[in-house]
Amino acid sequence: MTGPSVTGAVAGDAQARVNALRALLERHAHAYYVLDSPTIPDADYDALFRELEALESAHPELITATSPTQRVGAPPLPAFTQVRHSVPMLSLANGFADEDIVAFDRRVRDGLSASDEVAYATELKFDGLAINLRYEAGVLVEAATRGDGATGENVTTNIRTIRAIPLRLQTAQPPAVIDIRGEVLMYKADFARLNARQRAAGLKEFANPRNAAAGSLRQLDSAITAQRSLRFFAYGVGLLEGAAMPPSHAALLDWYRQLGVPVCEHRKVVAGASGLLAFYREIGEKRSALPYEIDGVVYKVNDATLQQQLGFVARAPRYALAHKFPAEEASTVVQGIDVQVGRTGAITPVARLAPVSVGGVTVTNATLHNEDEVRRKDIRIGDSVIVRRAGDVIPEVVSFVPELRPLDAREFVMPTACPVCGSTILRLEEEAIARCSGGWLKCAAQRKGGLQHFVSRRAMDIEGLGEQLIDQLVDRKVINTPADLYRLGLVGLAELDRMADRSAQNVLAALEKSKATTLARFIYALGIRHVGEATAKALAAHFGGLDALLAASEEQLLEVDDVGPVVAGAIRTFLADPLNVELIAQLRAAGIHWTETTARVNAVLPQSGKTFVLTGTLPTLTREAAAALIEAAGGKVAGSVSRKTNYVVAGSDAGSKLAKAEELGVAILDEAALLQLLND
Ligand code: D41
Repeated sequence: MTGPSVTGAVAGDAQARVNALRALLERHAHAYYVLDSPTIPDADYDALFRELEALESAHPELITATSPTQRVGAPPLPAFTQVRHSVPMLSLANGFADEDIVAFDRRVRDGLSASDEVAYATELKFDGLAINLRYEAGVLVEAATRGDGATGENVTTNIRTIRAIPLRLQTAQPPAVIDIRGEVLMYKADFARLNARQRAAGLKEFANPRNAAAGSLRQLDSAITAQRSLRFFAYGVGLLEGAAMPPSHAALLDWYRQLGVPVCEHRKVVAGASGLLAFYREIGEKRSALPYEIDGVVYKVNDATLQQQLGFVARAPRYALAHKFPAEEASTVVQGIDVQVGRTGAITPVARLAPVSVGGVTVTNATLHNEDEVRRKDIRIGDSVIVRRAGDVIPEVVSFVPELRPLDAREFVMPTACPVCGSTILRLEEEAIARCSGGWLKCAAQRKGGLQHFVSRRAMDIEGLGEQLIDQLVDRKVINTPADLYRLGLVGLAELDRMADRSAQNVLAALEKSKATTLARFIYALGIRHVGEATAKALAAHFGGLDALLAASEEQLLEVDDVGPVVAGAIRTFLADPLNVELIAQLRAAGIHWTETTARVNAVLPQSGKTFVLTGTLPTLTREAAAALIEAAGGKVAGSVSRKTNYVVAGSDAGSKLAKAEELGVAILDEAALLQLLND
């Protein structure tokens, strides 16, 4: 046997590294998309990916269709071709009320002549697009939309760009042919990012993640689809050759997961109608916290043999039912657009709507956020609109229906005077928000808003002082400021409408109790602009006591974690107003107290106040080690480069952060220079 030639050895090394990189990239993608537990930072993934790309471009003969680099790059299509599904993609029957579910379970038991409770596999009903993935010998060969169930469109090149979908099944013994069916969708966060990008580019925004997913999949140029972060979850099977059909739905999904295909994590096998309804309620509570949108849950008889026995009605299997949640969107008519005045004087346009039920609640008002939003969405009085109410979020107007715009639809005009106090409404040039210039002295709406904030649960937590009570107290001029609350007596309170003696006593007790608080709550309760709960906590921890905060200069405020010029400026503006200083004095005099701590004296370390950004791979230090050294010297490590960055520490393969640093003229260090700086 002759030894390998020199070039053969090099190619062999490249082949080994290419194999290793592909295996690594597939493993990390699997951990991310299937197991939902990322194993490495995105930047590290990208570095491995680039290494593979470089090797493949040096050795084009090593490129294979299933390499992770080969997801994008197919030339744009002239049009989608039709695909006939080998096994039709059926539809799902729907149920809404509990009775529909009880009736479904009864039909199933009658159909099976079952006297015992039936075992059902339950899962989420993803709000995306149904897709069929054809794998032959474990390799993805074709992907098609559901279409009418019999024929769909060939979207293979687009589907190949979706990293959640494996190009190869993870098994040494793949079935000869398998049709994996599931839903392509877009996560809510990716949808928000996409719309932000569309807006910045002056392009049309998508109404919801489902439309965004559909629009992304319908691109003839797959390079666009590749930028859209689509996801996939499998829930069904079509043709299967060369492997046994799993005995149950739960077993099918377990098998998919083993093959590296993402499946729904919220699934369980339950017994009978009561088990189905319990699952529905459980998911209903989790719904708004899920990273993607669902429009219900799906129930399937778990046992595959029983599924077969039940058969079909009108293209829908009798063994399955979608239990829909009340829609989060509904259409109605804008009868008017008013403005609301918030506690900081912010003027919010609010659409007055013909009452409509959204997600089970009657909605008559929906926010339009601000003037620019009204113009951008082009919402006019008289328009038919889509209203959305997701979870506990305030209902909002999503879009208008152009076909239904009446000829006399009127545009919104921002008033020039505050509807509550008549003061001028001002809109600063660089701000999106128009504000009432009255302040809380003149504007009752701002007084009410400020008081509501002051008593709220996360601020002073004064129970029993609801919105209506505060409205009455302000309208009758019983109180003006938060300090007045602590001067309230039983007589004054009991005179109010719908206020029994007993409730008045409860309010007084709650006021008394609220006097023992924390500095962070007190700072937050003051309602200083841009000072939310987290900032209030940071301020309290940093200064330890109120007097130190009151005396702090803008520079000293800037030393607090996460306090930038805007926040520091807002605090100084607030404290420069003698009325606010007086309010604080009165509140303390009323007996509000907290335990002060000693200020966190930042021993001045050599790099205190300096911000570092790490990018690329350093020759000897890991990222964590470099960060630890910087922090030990008092420095901070940030994720992105801005004008505030003092140093960018760049290693090999540094990308956009290095470019940004060069653009902004930020000092750039290599590892040696960093160590030198930290040692000085
Ligand atoms: O999450 C879904 N949207 C979903 C859709 C699901 N979890 N299961 C489904 N199961 C089926 C059967 C029972 C027919 C295999 C479905 C769909 N069908 C479906 N999606 C669109 C049409 C039908």
